[in-house]
Amino acid sequence: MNENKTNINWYPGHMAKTKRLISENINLIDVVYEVIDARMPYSSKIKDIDNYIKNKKRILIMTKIDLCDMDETNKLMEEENNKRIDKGMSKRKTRALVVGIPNVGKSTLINRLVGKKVASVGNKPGVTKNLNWIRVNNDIELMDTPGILWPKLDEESVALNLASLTAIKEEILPIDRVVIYILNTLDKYYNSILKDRYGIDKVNNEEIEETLEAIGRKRGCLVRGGVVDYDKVYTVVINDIKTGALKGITFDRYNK
Ligand SMILES: Nc1nc2c(ncn2[C@@H]2O[C@H](COP(=O)(O)OP(=O)(O)OP(=O)(O)O)[C@@H](O)[C@H]2O)c(=O)[nH]1
Ligand SMILES: [Mg+2]
Repeated sequence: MNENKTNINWYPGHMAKTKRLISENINLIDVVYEVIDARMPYSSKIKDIDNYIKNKKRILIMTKIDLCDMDETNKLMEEENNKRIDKGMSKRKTRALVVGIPNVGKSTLINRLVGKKVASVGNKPGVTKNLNWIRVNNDIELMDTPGILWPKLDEESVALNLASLTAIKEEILPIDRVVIYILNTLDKYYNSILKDRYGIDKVNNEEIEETLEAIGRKRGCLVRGGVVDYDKVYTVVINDIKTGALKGITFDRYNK
């Protein structure tokens, strides 16, 4: 595997099925809400979406703004604003399709729009399993969908961002690799988080054990005899992201 390419061929059957069902239903749809994660606006954008939503009107919605680095988002907004499509409500009921990668917050958005819990939500990828129509009011109906990805996660940084920010299942990439990537990203852009949360000044990639040991001691990831348990260190870092304890972070850069 070279530096920037991966060969992760992760494409469960239900994603292919979701795409097929979306394609079959697309003629019913007036507008598509495409949901992306503000911490990875590039990585979380479905790469092959044009293939199955065709030329439908699209509204791009960013979730997890509360967890992202607003300085980075502001750099993006100017460009995205220009691309944004006005909704142009028609007289008859508008049917909107809500699409996005797993765990980006599609169902949460729908619950917010409806004003009560009508769709299941959970902090792991793959919570919504079927396509569901949901009535918001007399003017609008939404279709919630299971998260989808594109067949080949061939950009390494995209795959690692998706794994780091809970959009693909933990077991897809080796957890040690994901955690070391998270630590290096924090080192690069959010060094103060490394210090505050993990008690280290920098990541030592030559001797990564030294870094993991330091984090383990700081965060109490010890087994008998005061030995640091690396698996516990990995879980601690992953959970810090999952629970939102690590916030103010954006992993995609504006000028990639
Ligand atoms: N902090 C924060 N959390 C959010 C936001 N939107 C959604 N979440 C959380 O993200 C997790 C996933 O939300 P869901 O709405 O289930 O995501 P989904 O896109 O429907 O996921 P799948 O159905 O698995 O594809 C939940 O824990 C939500 O509470 C947001 O704007 N900020
Ligand atoms: Mg859902």
